[in-house]
Formats: sequence, C-alpha cells, structure tokens
Amino acid sequence: MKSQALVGTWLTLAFLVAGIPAFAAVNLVAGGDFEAPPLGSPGYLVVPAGNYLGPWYVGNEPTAGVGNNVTLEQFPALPSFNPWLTAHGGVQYLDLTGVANQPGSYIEQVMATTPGSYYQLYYWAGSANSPFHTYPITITSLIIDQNSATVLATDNYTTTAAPSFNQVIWEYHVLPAVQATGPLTRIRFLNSFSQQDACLLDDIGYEETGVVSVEARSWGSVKALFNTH
Ligand SMILES: [Ca+2]
Repeated sequence: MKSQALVGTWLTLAFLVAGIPAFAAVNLVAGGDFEAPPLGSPGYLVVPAGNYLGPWYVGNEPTAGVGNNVTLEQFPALPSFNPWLTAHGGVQYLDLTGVANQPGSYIEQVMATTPGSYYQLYYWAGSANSPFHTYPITITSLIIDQNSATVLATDNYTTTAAPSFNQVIWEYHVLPAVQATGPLTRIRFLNSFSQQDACLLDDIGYEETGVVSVEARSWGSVKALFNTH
C-alpha cells in the first residue's frame, strides 16, 4: 500500500511541477450559456434593468440614462430579422446593449470562492455587421470581492474580427488569473460605450485554476510533501 501511496505522491508532484491542475475545473457561473429560458419564437426577450435573468442581475450604472436593458436573443428563430445571427454555443446569447443601446447596462452574479485560490474569467464575444450591429465591440468585465466591494480586476476587451455584411464572428477572451480575497466573488459585464449598437456575449465561465497557484506555492511546501512519505 505504501508503494501505491508513493506513486500517488509522485503523480501529484508531477501535476504540481507541470503546472497542470490536479482537479477537474468546474465552471462556477450559472446560466453563462444564456440558453434559459428557451425563447423559440419571437426570438428575443427584453430584460429591463432592476430585474433578474435567471441567476443574472440586470443593472444600470448611475451615469446611464433610465430605461436601460439587455436582450436575450435567438434570431434564427425569427427568420424575418437577422436569421444569420447565430449563438456561439447552443442557440441563444445575450446582447448587453439591449434595445436601449445606452452605455451603463450590465449583468452580474455572485459565486462562492475560496480565499487565496486563483480563478480565471473567460467568455465569447460576438461582433456582427448589419444595419443594427456595429463592430468592433468593447466589453468591460469586472471581478469584485462581494463583501469588501474591492475591485480585484477590470478588463476592457475589444474584438478584432471583421465580419462581412450579415455575419457574426465569435472571439474567445480570457482574463489573467485573479486571487480570490473572500468567500464570495461577483463578476460583472458592463457596456461602457455609447457607440455600440450591439455587444454580444455567450458561454461565460469562471473557474479555479491550478496553474497560477503552482507558481505561488513555495518550494518548502513541495519538500514537505516529500518528507511525509
Ligand atoms: Ca448560448
């Protein structure tokens, strides 16, 4: 049994040294695929600020005008309007500018995190080209300690794709790892830019990562693992 334990130890160390997480990453974001509620026809749902879209709270920054909103969309279900506009995953996505097209609209949710552990936020951003969509788009994302309200990270991502007329191109973006400082962490996606007619989001994730925490671990902790076997 001891030899099996040693093998297990070496495997663990191999994972640690290689920087590969020795655990399966779990996406902490609920409803990041925007497939609920299923829309079908008519293909879009306007959610005014001050309401919830499933686990997401829809907000409006004070500097923005009243009446802001976001829209859940499935335009292929509405063939008379943008049938080419497909989601990155599944059939639905979120337009952060809604139908108000004013800066200040946002979505956010709070997740349980382990203080000291590292996490990475990632998502897909869709830029489209049509009379109703301008590109590139810029998405502001924030990672916030829920209890202290400390902003742990602010990221502005601008898409680089050049979609043809009546085309959408989805691009992947991942933020640098952020160390959780409390048991609850809030993520927010904000439309900061007044010139945007659309700001499309899909497949959002927030996952603990072992890669950075390996670098943060002291060599002493690795030697201590050796010395116990
Ligand atoms: Ca989706």
